[in-house]
Amino acid sequence: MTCLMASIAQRSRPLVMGIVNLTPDSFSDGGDLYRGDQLDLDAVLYRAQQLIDEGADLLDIGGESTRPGADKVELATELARVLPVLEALRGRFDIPLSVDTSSPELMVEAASGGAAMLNDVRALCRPGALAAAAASSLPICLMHTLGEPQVMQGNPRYRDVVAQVTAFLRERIEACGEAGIARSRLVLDPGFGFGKTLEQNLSLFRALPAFVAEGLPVMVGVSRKSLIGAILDKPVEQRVYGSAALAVLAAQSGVGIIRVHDVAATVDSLKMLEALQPE
Ligand code: 8Y7
Repeated sequence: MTCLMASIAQRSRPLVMGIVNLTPDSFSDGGDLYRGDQLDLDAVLYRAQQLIDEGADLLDIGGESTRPGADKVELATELARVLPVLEALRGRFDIPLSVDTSSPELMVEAASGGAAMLNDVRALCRPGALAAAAASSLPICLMHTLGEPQVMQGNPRYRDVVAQVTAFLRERIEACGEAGIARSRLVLDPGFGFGKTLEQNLSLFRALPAFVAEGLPVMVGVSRKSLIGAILDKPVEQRVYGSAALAVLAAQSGVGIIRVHDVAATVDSLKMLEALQPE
C-alpha cells in the first residue's frame, strides 16, 4: 500500500496505468483477449507483457464493462474473469496490479490474491464495499459516476458539475473515514465519461487543478473516450494523439495516475513534459 502511494508522491511524472480489459464487450478494445467466447490467458499475458514493455507503471484488470449501455455482469462471471488473471499476472510479472471492481466479494479475493490497488467506478457505494475495501488495507480509487452504466448517459444534468462531483467525492472520503479507511489510502477520480456530456467533461478537465488541491492523488481516465471522439470526429482507434495530448495536460495539472490503453504514446508524451520541468 504505502509503496504505491509513495511512488505517486515521489515520481516527477504521473504513474501510467495500462488497461487490461477482460470483458468481451468494451467499447475500445472489446473482445481482443477472447478466443470465441473464452478469455484467452495467453493473449492476456501477451497484452500485459506488451504494456509493461511500453513502460506501464501498473496495470488495471477489470471484468465488468462499464461503458455506457453495457449489460450487468454476474458476480460469478466477474470473479471467473479476474481471479485467474490476477494469479497468472502475479506469478509472471513484478508490476503492481489494480483490480477494477465494485463487488465487495471480488475486493476481498483481490486483496488476498495480491492486488496492489482497488479501482471502484462506484466509489464503494455498493452494500458491503466500504467494509471489504477497509479490510483489504489496499489503496482505493474513488471515482464519481452518475447512475448505472445502463442509464448514465441518458441526460446527465448538474447545476454545477465541478461542485457536485467535488461534493460527492468529499462525501465518499468521509464515508471511507467512518469505515476505517485512512485518507492516505485514497485516490480521487472525477470519472470522465461516466454520466457527463461533452461540456461537463471539459469543465471537469479544466478543473483538474482544483481536484488535485483536495490534497489526495488524482487519477484520470480519458483514454480513447467519446469526449475525444466528439472533438476530433474520429472513431475509437484514431484517438491516440488526442488521448496523449490530454495525458500531458492532466500531468501539468498535477494528476498522479493516468489510466490508458496506449501506454507507449502516453509515456513518450509524459517524458517530453518531464524534460521541460523547471530546473
Ligand atoms: C475509468 C475507470 C473505466 C476512469 C477509473 C474506459 C474502469 C471505461 N474508466 N476507472 N474505468 N477512471 N478510475 O474507457 O475514467 O476504460 S472503464
